[in-house]
Amino acid sequence: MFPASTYIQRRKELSEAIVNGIIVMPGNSDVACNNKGNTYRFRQDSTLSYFFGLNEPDLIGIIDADQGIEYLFGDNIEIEDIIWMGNIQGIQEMANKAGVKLTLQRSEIQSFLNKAISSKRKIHYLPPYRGETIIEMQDWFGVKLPDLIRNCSPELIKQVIEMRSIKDNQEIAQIEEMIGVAFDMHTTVMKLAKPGTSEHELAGIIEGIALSKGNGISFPVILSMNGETLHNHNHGNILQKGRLLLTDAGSESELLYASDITRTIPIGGIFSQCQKEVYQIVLDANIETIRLTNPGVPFINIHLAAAKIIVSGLKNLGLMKGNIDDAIQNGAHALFFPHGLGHLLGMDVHDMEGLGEDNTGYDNNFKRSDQFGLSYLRFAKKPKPGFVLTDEPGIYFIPPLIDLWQKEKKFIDFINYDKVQKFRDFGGIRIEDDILVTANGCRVLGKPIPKTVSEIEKIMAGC
Ligand SMILES: [Mn+2]
Repeated sequence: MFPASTYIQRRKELSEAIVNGIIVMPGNSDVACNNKGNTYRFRQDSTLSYFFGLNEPDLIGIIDADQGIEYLFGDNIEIEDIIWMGNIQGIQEMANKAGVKLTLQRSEIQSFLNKAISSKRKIHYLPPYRGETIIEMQDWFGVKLPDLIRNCSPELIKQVIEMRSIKDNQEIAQIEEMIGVAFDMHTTVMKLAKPGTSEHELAGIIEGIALSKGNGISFPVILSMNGETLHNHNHGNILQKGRLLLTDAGSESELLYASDITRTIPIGGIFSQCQKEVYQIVLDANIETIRLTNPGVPFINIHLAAAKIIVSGLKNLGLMKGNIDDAIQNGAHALFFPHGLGHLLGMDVHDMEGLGEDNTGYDNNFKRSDQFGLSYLRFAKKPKPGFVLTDEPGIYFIPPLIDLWQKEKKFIDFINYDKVQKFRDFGGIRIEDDILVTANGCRVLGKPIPKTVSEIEKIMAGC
């Protein structure tokens, strides 16, 4: 945990910004996997963790914004808990760590809320996303799911996003530590990706690294020769010499901060000339967009700058043609680059996505596009100093999409389908770094992970 003063300060800021009513923050509970006694690995709710720092199940934090009083609801430890779980903390001990003075038993939550409801106090809560929490909250407020969601507090969503978007030095240190773990994960893949090895084995080894050095992976490992499938969690292939291997993986710290890194490497250790040419386009897009990112420029413009580098590179290779700006404006590049350049990163790998993607990445000045490709851009607005974003351009050859567009004669003025068809076994390339927006630019966080052609070939050669 950070010092209690961090959480006290965060709650104070929130309480002052919300002004009226009570803020209810349910933490997560254990979730049954195949039976009640065999649960999934516990993952705390990020917002509860942000404001209270506690990583135990079955807690509820309440902040009374009118009176500036905070409560922590949880249970005392019984002898049975000690027998089965060891010397775990009771609610009072947890409250002390979080700097909260008042504790109540979890069984008292309903009567506490009933009082607030009957005196018509404003109740603020964030959109619930877990079945267990939803069921419980339906009881608390006597409403069904649609109303439960409808009654979420826009004011609380806005304030939590505002606070969590700006990372302080303690949070940056956590993210950088997790990029250090991602360094180990990705360089391990680089060293072990020999022809004949299975994807499954590599995925398991790097997940183990994340578990041995933190709280595990920050999202399910993406590791595949079929890197053109953007979120490919199928690890069923045996590595073949000459193919590319895309790995998108990161780890999560005990305080729940994430890293999210992608590297693409040649199986066998040497890029072919063709792979090298496409790789270099993606790398140029990655490096140039990092150079361009700063608080004065909307991130959508940086995304479009990546698209421009990709289109002009593909034009040089004869895969695209025509006017570059027109191709981008019409969305023709999305055949090769169908996703957004990046997203916020923090305690969630897509930070605060549960509070609404448009609430985190868009504002009054930026509305989400409905154009294929651009519509997947998760973050479009101007970033502020302290924002942590990913920068992850890519080029993919997705055979079903190529065939569909060719059949529809889509963008025939911009795409050389005959040439593109020759790349249908190419796979995909993505290069992803985590960046911190500063007062006048940005910096790549963490220990640099090999990403140039020569750096990757060198480490794969065992140097
Ligand atoms: Mn990412």
